[in-house]
Amino acid sequence: TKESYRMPDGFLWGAANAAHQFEGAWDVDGKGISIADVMLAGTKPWLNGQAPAKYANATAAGLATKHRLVTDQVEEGGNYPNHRGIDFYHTYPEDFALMKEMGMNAFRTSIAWTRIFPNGDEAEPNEAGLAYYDRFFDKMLALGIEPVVTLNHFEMPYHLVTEYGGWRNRKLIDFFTKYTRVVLERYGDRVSYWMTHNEINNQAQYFSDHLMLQNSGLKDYDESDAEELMYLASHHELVASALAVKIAHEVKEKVGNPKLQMANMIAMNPIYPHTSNPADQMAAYRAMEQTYWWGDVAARGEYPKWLLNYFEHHNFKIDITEEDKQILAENTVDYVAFSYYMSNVIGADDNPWIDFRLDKNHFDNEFLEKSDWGWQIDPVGLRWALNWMYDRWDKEMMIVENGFGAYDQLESDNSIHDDYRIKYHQDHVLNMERAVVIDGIPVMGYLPWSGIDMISASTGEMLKRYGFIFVDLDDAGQGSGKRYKKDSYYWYQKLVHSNGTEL
Ligand code: P53
Repeated sequence: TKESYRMPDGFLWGAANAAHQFEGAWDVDGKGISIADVMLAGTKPWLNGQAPAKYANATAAGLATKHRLVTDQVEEGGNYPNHRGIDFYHTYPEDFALMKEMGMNAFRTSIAWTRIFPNGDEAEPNEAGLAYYDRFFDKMLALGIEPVVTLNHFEMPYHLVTEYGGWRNRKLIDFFTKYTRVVLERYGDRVSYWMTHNEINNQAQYFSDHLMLQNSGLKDYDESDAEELMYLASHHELVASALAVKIAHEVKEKVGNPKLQMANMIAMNPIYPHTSNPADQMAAYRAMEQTYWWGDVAARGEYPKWLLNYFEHHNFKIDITEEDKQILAENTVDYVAFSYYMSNVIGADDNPWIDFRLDKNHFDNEFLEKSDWGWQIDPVGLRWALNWMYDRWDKEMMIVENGFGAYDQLESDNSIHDDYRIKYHQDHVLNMERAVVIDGIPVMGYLPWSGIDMISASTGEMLKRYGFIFVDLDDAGQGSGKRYKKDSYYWYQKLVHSNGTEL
């Protein structure tokens, strides 16, 4: 008999995705251009393999980092995979039916901000976009699938980048809270589980221009300003996030939905010390704080002292007003949502202020294997992380991403034998179950990435697949677009039906 545990009644078993990665229909029904709409496919930037001269240098850099290139506008002939996604915008009724058949009782997606406010700064929302998500959520609810919704998932209006400089600008708080109020008032009677900014803490790696744009709409800055800008933008995002909590609590009363709750959302990748050397222990401890302080502010309502010292030491001007402090203190999140994919290892250097960077003090973990994209697979780290976060923030938690990006082979009989993906989820679910049953950690649900294949966020590839459902499309958008059930689909179906015991 294999070890496994039954999850509490009402546990959410679902899957997760994000609007820009699977909806496609990038210019349909009045949608505006988002930051994802100016991102090319990572390793093969243009359909003919050649970039126009003005992007030539960027191409070389992009190929080296495997990160996606960004164009100044939507360029003719560019391979912009998010323009296509998997056409979920049109196929959602059939795709949700497949997910229902898998047994899922929850599904996480984001609302594309640009469907509601195409440029971000309009006075009135786009009714066609609002009406679309009415139909979308009603379909889910009719099938008994609980919507879990991200307000801002790497897809802010591009106009807010070019016109306002992204989140470095305090005005973004008003644009975001206006959008938040509109969608909460519209859907708050039916949609209960919300979260604000996806993986707000990825920008801790501020040397990555990709992550800076993806999180904060930061583009065209001096490299020497990157770190300060990242903290400034983060502060504005955190104030906006706290105001979203406030709005959620107001709407909850107004629409009479007692279940309505707002979370923050962080990318949780534990950071381990390289050795038992105390200097490594200290470096890893602070590296965890440097990577997860966004959660401290959202869940505890104040900045940690070490970080305020750090701002002062570096002479960073972060513009934290008395009013901001009050907003943060009064509006902490209802629950914590997080993604979990991998863990990292760091060693100390001789800087007592400790500036953890994955490109500098990073080591391979000799005990772990890696995915084809170099992500270190660490199921025990999920149990470790659940314990660490609960200790620190004392909130209920929802796992809103966990998954394995891999190349899949479609066989001639349309089967896909993704035993590597089954193993990844088995090992992670077991460690989640141990955290719930043995450690007593309150976990609301498991929403893996993903129910269905989509465009990868970091590389723009279709072939870095995550779904339990296969979508027959390649990196250039070629293929039938047909859906096929992978072996993992049937595995997850059994798991859900047994509430976690048939691992
Ligand atoms: P992709 C970096 C590190 C861990 C997760 O990632 C990350 C990122 C940023 O790309 O993103 C999350 O597609 C994100 C999803 C994304 C998923 O993980 O790069 O919330 O949008 O698709 C997987 O392989």
